[in-house]
Amino acid sequence: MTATDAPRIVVLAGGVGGSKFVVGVREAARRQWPDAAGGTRAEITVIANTGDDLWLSGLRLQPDVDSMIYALAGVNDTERGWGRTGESERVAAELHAWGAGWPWFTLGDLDLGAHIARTGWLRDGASVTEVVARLASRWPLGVRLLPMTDAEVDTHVTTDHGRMHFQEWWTRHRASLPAQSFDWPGVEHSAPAPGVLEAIAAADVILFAPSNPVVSVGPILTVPGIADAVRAASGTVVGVSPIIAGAPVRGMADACLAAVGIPATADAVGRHYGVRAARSLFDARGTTSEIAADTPRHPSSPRGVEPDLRSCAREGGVEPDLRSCAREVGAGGLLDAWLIGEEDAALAEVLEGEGLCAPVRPLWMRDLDTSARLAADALAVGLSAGPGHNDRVLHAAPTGQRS
Ligand code: FO1
Repeated sequence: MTATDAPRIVVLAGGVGGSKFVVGVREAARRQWPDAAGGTRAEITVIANTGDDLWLSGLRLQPDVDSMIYALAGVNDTERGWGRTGESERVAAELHAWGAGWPWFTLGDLDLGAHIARTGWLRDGASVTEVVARLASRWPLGVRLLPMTDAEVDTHVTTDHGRMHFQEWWTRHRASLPAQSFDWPGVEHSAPAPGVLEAIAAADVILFAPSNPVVSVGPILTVPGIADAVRAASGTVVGVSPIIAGAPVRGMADACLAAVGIPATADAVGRHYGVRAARSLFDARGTTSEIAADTPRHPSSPRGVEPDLRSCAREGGVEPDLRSCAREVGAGGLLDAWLIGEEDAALAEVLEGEGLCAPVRPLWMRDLDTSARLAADALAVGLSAGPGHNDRVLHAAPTGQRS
């Protein structure tokens, strides 16, 4: 917890679903841990996917970073799902007339301002982290936004029709060409951006946004060191399913999941992330100790001692007690809890039988309020578990305030 007794929150996110969720997290934090200036005392760090990035017409584009900034600034086009509101396309028409760029990929005039600024700063020698910070400083976003890495690791897709940049597959072909695999050239030589590992290590709760698990959260976890940092984190890791009743909340995640052999179901995606089998806890002396999965734990254990994780109790509408969730399978996994939709309630028992605590919650993010409630639910689950969380936080969860 921070000095102001509000949590440190890390969100791994990408895409439109990710940006909606991050706006919800900020709102939930404002409601639960308000500061005097209308913001929050909670520290929110967003680690954004940069796998969607691309070079086009000499410009560096970062679609997920920009979606995040625009959504948090309230200047995003909510109808279209990407780009700026009030956008015009005069430059795009000129590029089209010149035969430059991709005719199926529109660069709006306002959006181009960000791409030109970014490219100029990169050309001047700034790192991606510095560029993202400069772009994010235009508006008071209320979160710290970090790219997953400073390296260029753009997502590529291999299909029956050849290998192409993710944006060509996604935007031109609407993910209709069956994908065989995804890859991130050079990712094995990349490193987490400055601040990423530190934020994960210091977090009280780490949230996986309901983003595409393959091409949004997937690339973040592919950067060497990030998945290991999540596995070793002392904070609780809570994922939110991007799949409700066998269909993606939005986007074409099912096409991506099919390519990597994962069914488009909430339980399959939960299994894909897997259960954290062991966890490093910072004990009272600040040292790190690795706790074996089968170490008995008790809810009243002091900081540094694992609580009992053997059964995941759910009592009609009552917050499941993560401190009593089983974690018996899934060695090497990442999650302590996996929020699934009410439509998938039948899957909870199956997942819990496999050791993954699966609280059932309303997952639809229809507006700010529903996004904030989903985020509050994820935070409440995360903060109800794990060491070092005091009673004030445990009992201040805003869940149950449903309309
Ligand atoms: N998505 C589209 O469907 N059509 C476009 O022409 C398009 C242009 C575009 C330009 C800049 C940008 O940052 C994003 C843009 N997107 C467009 C969205 C983007 O392709 C994807 O939806 C995301 O990368 C997936 O999260």
